[in-house]
Amino acid sequence: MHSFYARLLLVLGTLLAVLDTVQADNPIIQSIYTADPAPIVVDDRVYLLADHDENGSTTYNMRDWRLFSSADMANWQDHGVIASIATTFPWADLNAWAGQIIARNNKFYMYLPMRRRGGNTAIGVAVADSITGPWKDALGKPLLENGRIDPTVWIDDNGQAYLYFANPGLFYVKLNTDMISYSGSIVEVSMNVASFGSGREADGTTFAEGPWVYKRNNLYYVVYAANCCSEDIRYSTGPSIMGPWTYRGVVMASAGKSFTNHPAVIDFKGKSYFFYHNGALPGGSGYTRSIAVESFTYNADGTIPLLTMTNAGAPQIGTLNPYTRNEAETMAFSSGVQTQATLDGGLAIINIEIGDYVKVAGVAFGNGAKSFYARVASATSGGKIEVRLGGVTGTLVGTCVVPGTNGWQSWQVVTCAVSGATGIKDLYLKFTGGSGYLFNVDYWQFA
Ligand code: FUB
Repeated sequence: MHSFYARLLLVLGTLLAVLDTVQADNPIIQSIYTADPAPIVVDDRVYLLADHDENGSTTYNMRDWRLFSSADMANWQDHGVIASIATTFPWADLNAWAGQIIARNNKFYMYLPMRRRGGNTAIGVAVADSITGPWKDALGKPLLENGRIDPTVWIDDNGQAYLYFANPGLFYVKLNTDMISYSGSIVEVSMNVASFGSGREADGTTFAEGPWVYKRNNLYYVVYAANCCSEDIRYSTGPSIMGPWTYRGVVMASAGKSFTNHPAVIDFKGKSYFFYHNGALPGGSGYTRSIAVESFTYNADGTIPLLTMTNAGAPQIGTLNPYTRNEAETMAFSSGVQTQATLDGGLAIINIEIGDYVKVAGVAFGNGAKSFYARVASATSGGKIEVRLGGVTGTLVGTCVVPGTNGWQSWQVVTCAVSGATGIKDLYLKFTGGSGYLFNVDYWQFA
């Protein structure tokens, strides 16, 4: 009997460990508030453009755009600020809102709405050779200025690029192949119930804002925030990028402490993903939002199933290799830490206090790690990194002492022995010891 219960506990424990290993965590960014997801797949990674609600905002207070990336949909690497109103678009003064990045001509183009100084809401375009930047304002002035927001971009099979934008209404314009100019007139999409459903918007439809246009299996989609407010997410499909659109219904009901929502849909490594935002982080609201993701399967006829917001998020694809350098700002979940650029051009996690932690999901230790090292800096007297598996209070497999290094940018590598880190486990780096801000961490690696 005894051994039956012992075995049952072992099985349940293993099951929980496996479930913990394969589940990602929503919202996917915890170090700052993020909104208006715009993912793009580049070289086996998903890059996620996000805009950024400043802490404690009670109205839109948005000044910069951030980039994150993931190879497995669970661990997200922070790439920091890639563009801001102050430094990238001096002609603008407010409202760093929802944009999108697209690749063409061996370059990346990013379409972003913001308010022109003393003027109207406008859409600017930035260009970069690499998705992580540096990004430059391509024109030094708006690409379009007509009081609309939420640009979304698609290159059709014949090479013609279309820039859609919205609120109020829905419009598109044909971009030239240089992607920084357009030809022809701006087309206003006819808003009618057959195309966008019957709803509470001023035009009698459900369409509010945040369009995301794309094509999949010969069907064109526009997914959008609907029925303000609180918004839900709906979609329409059509036989061409220019429509005509047929209303298809709700993708995600209104929920989650934010009066806006904003959709994005991609396929990545054979699976489909739906990105959105809500107010799920502590302190979350319509002005302090967070991006989340769900995986889903299209119905056989191409329709999108009804999706719900979850805490678990999308399952991890594959595992993370601990035996290469991993940036400390690669996280499945974190508590208490922020990120900041280092003086030598990278990014580090900062503002670490006692009890803060970083979770890295699905780490493939194989037969066993023997040591852990991390690049750290501390202007105080440092602290400790507890290396734990399976949970923030999970098995302690090593403890690294971090000394004071005489500065937040005075980097030093610390190392400690590790024992019992085998198989595939969620790794928790738990920060203890010391007082106040303990230390910064640039990267870590097992050996
Ligand atoms: O984040 C600012 C605005 O709120 C976006 O541009 C809209 O889509 C809505 O999410």
